[in-house]
Amino acid sequence: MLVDLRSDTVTRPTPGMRAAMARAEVGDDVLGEDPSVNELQRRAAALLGKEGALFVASGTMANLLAALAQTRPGDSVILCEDAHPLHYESGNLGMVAGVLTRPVRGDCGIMSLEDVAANIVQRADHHFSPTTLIGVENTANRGGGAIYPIETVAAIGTLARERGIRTHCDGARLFNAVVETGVPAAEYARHTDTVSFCLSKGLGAPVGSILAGDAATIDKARRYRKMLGGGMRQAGILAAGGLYALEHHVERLREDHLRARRFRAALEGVPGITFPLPSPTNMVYIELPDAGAFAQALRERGVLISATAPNRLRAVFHLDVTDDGVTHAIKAFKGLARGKG
Ligand code: TLP
Repeated sequence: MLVDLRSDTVTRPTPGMRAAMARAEVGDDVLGEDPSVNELQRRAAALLGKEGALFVASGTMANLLAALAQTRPGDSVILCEDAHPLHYESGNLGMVAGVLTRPVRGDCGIMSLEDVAANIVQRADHHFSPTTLIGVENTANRGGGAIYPIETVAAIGTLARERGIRTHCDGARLFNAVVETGVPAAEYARHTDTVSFCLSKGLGAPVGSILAGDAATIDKARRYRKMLGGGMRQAGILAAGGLYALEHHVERLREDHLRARRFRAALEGVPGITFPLPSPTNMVYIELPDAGAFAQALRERGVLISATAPNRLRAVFHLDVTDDGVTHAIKAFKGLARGKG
């Protein structure tokens, strides 16, 4: 048995999704003529309560387009110190958008209103790079899958609006927050100008993310998408996977959260293993002495896992992890931790 806990990005399309993709009506999306892409964009905009939405290649592209469409080179973007673009997007905000990122301390990847406010720069003095965008990440990947309290998102959104600053929510795993809290996606999205989510993580589609916002911002993002080479042609085959995911794979995200909890509870108290962060959604971070060697030993026992730091592993639960898979992973962990292999 092979259990892949490295990420929820590893999910493969189910037979039902593949069938929907095979049936997809397609056209040239650069000409705006792909009916499946158009339908996905309409559905996503409606779900998020936004005027428009754009189907893009990845979560990385969605975040980058949000920055390109809402800042100018030389501006500052406020992000949590743990934010995905600061760690895992290859420096694109500096290289491509030409913006300065201002990392703000967070609690499990969640910034407080006070810390955001204290880091805003709006001065007439030309020594300074003005803050024109604030980004939040919901759920927060390096925060253990932490959920932004809706009150904090609302407060940051209100502050930004008062100060004339745009806001973006990297909602790569927004629907994990939605199913866990019962707060509708549109309610989270209402407080930020743009919001993205990934179809290719726990939702199980093979490719793609959505960026949503007001019509003018989405139009700008569409131009930047083209500029970056992200204008796809018969992308409806991919969009059909996304539509299928929104129809069939949102509610089931709860199962991933339950499996994450079961996994963690079973390892609670095992000598040498601790949990540095809470696990409210589909991730469990584990602290132990030599994460790289432990991950290698797990691999030999059919469990794939990411080492995110020398002493830290991350296990992510998703569509392709069954109850038996969780049992297998628990056994492998316990056996190794107790030195029985
Ligand atoms: N995260 C991936 C890796 O890049 C680390 C993962 O395995 O978790 N925002 C957030 C919060 C993300 O977690 C990710 C992907 C992205 C954006 C980027 O999405 P993609 O991989 O589609 O570019």
